[in-house]
Amino acid sequence: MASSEENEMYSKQWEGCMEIAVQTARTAGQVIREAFKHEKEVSTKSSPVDLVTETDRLVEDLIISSLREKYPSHRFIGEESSAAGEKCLLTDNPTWIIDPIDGTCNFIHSFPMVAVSIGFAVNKELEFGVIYHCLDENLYTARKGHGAFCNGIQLQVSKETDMSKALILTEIGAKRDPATLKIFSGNMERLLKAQVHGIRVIGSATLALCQVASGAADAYYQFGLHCWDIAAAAVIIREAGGNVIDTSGGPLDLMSRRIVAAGTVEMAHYIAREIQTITYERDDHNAN
Ligand code: LIP
Repeated sequence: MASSEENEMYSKQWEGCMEIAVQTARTAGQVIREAFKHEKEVSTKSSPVDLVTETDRLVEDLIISSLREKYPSHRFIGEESSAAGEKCLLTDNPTWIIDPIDGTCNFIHSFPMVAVSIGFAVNKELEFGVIYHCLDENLYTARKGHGAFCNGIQLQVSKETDMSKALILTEIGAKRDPATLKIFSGNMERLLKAQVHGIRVIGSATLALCQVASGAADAYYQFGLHCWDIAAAAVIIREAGGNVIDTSGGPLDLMSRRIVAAGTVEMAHYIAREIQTITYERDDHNAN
């Protein structure tokens, strides 16, 4: 078993990578802020509500090309490269997991919940995460074993275990067929019947997960998000003292397209027991 010194030595080598991720996220955020004010060219991907703009593609190219220049041997998983057919494969190699614009629908409508998300994994283990809220210029960061921060202020999740005092976030996802909407509204109804204080849908999985990390919300659950929505946020929530699990109650599976995150393990497992599953094809379904 590696000693804490060896662990520190091991994770320290990624410190430089995280600093580069922060600079890259800030640069990408500037491009997004500029484009935010202008007309957007919109097209659709897997469904009429799965939207993309030229800025999503431009920002992803900017992020990956600048990181690849510095780390040519590393691997990259990006939302738009995957949509363009690149395999979504997580190996033991150092891998950057990138969402250039999380909250694309918000971006299109100039609704200010828009973020850049950069996660980093080695040996399939998440090592650090950077999420940059482009409009508020809030920078969320965390490195495994070193705590989570927003603009340098340490984050702490809520300690709430009582559902009747909870504020919950969720997202609808891209599937809108009647059976899916029935399950989605049934899940909300069961939590509302538990007298939660409220349920919020803000249109950005990464910024919703950052609300859990900061303790502003007690929990988040979703079916249909992607590994690039989860990677950075999962490290930030864990380092803020929180829990990220699979909707079955088991360990988080980055490629499964589903998550429950909460300040307390009690609340995470309560929600996992209450919600009915909406099935989505895994992100790595075409990896082999
Ligand atoms: C979005 C997520 C949201 C999910 C959407 C989409 P995007 O990410 O933030 O939680 O419901 O389907 O995945 O496409 O804006 O990067």
